[in-house]
Amino acid sequence: MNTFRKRLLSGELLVGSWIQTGSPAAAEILAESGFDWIAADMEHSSIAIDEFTAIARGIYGRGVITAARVRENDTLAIRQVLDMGAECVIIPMVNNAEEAERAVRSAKYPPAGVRGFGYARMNNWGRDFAEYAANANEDIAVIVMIESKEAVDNIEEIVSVEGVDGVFIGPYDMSGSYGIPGQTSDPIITEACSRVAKACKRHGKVAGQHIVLPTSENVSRALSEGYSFIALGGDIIFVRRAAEEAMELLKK
Ligand code: 3PY
Ligand code: MG
Repeated sequence: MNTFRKRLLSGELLVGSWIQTGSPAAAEILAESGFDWIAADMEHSSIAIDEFTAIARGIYGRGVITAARVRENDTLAIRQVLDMGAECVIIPMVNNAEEAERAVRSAKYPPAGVRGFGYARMNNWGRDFAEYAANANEDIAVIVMIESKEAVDNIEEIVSVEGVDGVFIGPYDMSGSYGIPGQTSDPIITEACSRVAKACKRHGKVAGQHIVLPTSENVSRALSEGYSFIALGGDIIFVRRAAEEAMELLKK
């Protein structure tokens, strides 16, 4: 079967978006908007596992992959999203090879890792236990976030870790760690991002990034630099932009 992970590793351009509101309605709307994947953000939001599960149910059946950005590089946080709906896990703040190895181990069943076995939503509450257990390590995409100067400095060793399928740049944390929070198009940051993209290319790993405020310039730059796992905006951005546009109409 051509799973999301296989498509990702083949270099296919996979464009997603982001949910921070926790709204299953937002999940349904985004899942009908042409994205390949949608991530629930459990780091910068109040989304807990119940809301994540409701979001996964909203996405399910619409030909779109559910991803989760877990709250931190934590074994149980990763296990729960994989059990309840994620086929792609995005782990924030991975700064070195050891942290990348920990992320991979949390996402993989033994002997490759330490993910616990249990009946859960993703194995159809036990009905498909054997089939799911046999395929999960191959089918689940593990993406580590590169969002600090330390991670950029360690990028070669991070992308060398077996089981890391790709990286995902968080431009806001990245700019913060270089002392220029929010200045995501500063040459220091674009330079650091290029370093990350080149390291991915050298090591056959997928390069990704969150384009938090998409513009034609930053989207075409990301495509021309070879990023193939891209998140555009997110529910809060889309609501805010549309609200501002509506008020602009009124003013005009
Ligand atoms: C960042 O920009 O730091 C992010 O984590 C975006 O998702
Ligand atoms: Mg971040």
